[in-house]
Amino acid sequence: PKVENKRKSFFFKKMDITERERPFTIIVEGNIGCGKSTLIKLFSQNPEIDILPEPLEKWCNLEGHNLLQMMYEDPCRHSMTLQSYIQLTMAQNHCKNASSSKTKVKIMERSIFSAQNIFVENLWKNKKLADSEYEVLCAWYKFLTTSESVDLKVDLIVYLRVAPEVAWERVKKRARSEEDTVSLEYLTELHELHEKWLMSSDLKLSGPIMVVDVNKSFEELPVIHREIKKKIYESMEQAGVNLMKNDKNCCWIC
Ligand code: TTP
Ligand code: MG
Repeated sequence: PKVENKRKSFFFKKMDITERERPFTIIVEGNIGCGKSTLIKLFSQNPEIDILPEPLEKWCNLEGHNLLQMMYEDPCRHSMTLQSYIQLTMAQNHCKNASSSKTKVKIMERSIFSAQNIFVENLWKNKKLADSEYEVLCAWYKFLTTSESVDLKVDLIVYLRVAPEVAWERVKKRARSEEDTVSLEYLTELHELHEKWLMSSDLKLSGPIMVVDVNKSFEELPVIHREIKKKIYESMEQAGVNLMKNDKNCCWIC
C-alpha cells in the first residue's frame, strides 16, 4: 500500500504542474557587463515576481570544476563543456516552476536563446568550437526549442543596449577573476551578434522586445534602472498582468 500511495502523490503532483499557468516571462539580454544582474535585483522585493539570476555560480563550480575559467583559459578544449552545461542550466531555469501561488511574473537573466545565438555562434565562428561540437549543441537547441514538452515561451525581451567600449569599462571595473582575458575585441563581436539577433528586421523571436539605451555613466545608472523598471511594469500592465493593486504605492516600484 505504501508504494501505491507514493504513486498516487506523484500522479497528482504531475497534474498540478501541467495545470499551472506559466507566469508572464521576461528575459533580460545584453552584452557582458551591461547591467542585467543589477536591473533584475530591483524586482527582488516583489512577492509576485520570481527573479532568476544567471546560474553563474553553477558554471564556476560544478563539483569543484570552474567551467567558465577553464573555457577562458583554453577555449578550444573547454568551450563545448561550458556551453553544453550552460544550455542545460538555462533550460532548467526556463522550466522552473513558480516559487509560490502568488507568482505572476518571472524575470530571467539571459536565456537559452542568447547562449546559442550569441555565445555558441561566436565560439564556432572563431573556430573555438569544432564543427562537430557545434552541430551537437545545435541539435540539442533545436530539440529543446521545438519540443512540446519543454516550455521556453517568452512574453517580453528586454535588451539593454550598450556600446562595447562602455561594457568593457564596466567589466574591467568589476574585475571578475575568470574574465581577465575578456578584450574589447571579444565584446565587440558579442555586441554585433546581439544587434543581429535582436535588432534585425527578419527577427524570429517569440515575444515583443523592449530596447533600452544603457550607455550611461556609472552615476547615472540607478536613475536609468528605475526608469527601465517603470517601463517593465507598464509593459506587464499592458499585457494584462494583474499585480496587486497596492503594488503601485510601494517603494519597490520606483
Ligand atoms: P553574461 O551572461 O553577459 O552576464 P554578466 O553577469 O556578465 O552581465 P551583467 O553585468 O549584465 O549582469 O556573462 C557572464 C559570463 O559568462 C561572461 O564571462 C560570459 C560567459 N558566458 C559564456 O561564456 N557563454 C554563455 O553562453 C553565456 C550565457 C555566458
Ligand atoms: Mg550578471
